[in-house]
Amino acid sequence: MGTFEMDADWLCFDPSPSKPTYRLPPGAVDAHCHVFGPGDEFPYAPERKYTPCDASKDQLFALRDLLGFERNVIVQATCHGADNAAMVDALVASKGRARGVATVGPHVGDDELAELHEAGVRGVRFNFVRRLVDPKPDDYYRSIAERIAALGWHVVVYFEAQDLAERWDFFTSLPTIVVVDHMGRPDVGKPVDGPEFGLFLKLMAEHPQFWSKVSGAERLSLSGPPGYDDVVPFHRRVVETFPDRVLFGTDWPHPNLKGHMPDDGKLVDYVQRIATTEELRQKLLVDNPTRLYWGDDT
Ligand code: 0GY
Repeated sequence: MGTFEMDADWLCFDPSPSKPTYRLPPGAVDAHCHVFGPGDEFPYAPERKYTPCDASKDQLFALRDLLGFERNVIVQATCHGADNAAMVDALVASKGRARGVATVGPHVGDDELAELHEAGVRGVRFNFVRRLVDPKPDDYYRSIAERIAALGWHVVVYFEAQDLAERWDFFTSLPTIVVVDHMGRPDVGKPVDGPEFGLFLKLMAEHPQFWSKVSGAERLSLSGPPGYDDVVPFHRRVVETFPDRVLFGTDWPHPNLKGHMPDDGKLVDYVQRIATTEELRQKLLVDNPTRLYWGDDT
C-alpha cells in the first residue's frame, strides 16, 4: 500500500473512456484538468481537504491522445496546496504541450516565479470554495495578483454563484485577465434568464477582462448523465454571448464528484451541444486557449 489512502467515498476517474464521436479540430486544448500525485512521488499537502486517487501525468497524456486534444492546461488542485511540483513535473514532461496554473503565496520568491514561468505556468488560481480551502483575506490574494501581473500571467478564480455579489468589487479590481472556473458554479435548477446567472453574465458583459470556462457539466448538472441537459442552456448562453472569452476543459480526473463518474469521450461529444457551429468550436477549443496560454510563443 502507498503512503496515502484515498477517501473511502472517492470516485476514481473512468479507466477506459470511449473515443469521442466528435473529432476535435487540430490544435484543440483541454484547458482545465489536473494531475494528482502519484502521492508516493509527489506527496499530498498536509492541509488538503481530500485525498484523491492518484492520477498521473502519463495517464493524463494518454487521455489527451485518446480524446484528440493536442494540448492541456493543468490547473493546480487543492490537494497539493502550494506545492506545484507534480504539476510542474507534468509540464516539463509534456515538452511544451501543456501550460500550467499554479498556487502560490504572497511571499513567493522572484526566482520561484521565474522557474514556474520557464516550466510553462501562465496563471495563478485563487480558490474561494470553502469546502476546498480555508478562507484568506482579500489582501493576501491582491498581493499575489500584483506580483504575477508583472509576468503577464492571469488569475483563475473558483467560486460558487451565491458568493459572487460579495466578491464582485474584489474580483473586478484585479489587475489581470480573470478566468472563472466552471462558469462560477451556477445553480442550474434556477432559470438561465434569472437574477443569479444574470449577475454572472453582467460580470462578463461589463468587464471584458473576464473569461469563463464552460466546463463542469458533470459537476453542475442536477439531471445527470448522459446528456447533462440542464447545463446546456447555461453553457450555450456563455459561448454564444462571449465567443472570444470562453475555454473548455474536461476537468479530468474529476475531483470530488459524487454519484457518477463521466465518460470523458462523452464530455468531448458534449461540446457540440454548447458550441453549435464550427466557428464557435474553433474559438472555444483552439483560438482562445492558444491565445491565452501560448500567446507568447514565438
Ligand atoms: C475542479 C473542482 C473541484 C476541485 C478542485 O482544486 C481542487 O481541489 O478544483 C471541486 O471539488 O469542485 O475544478 O477541479
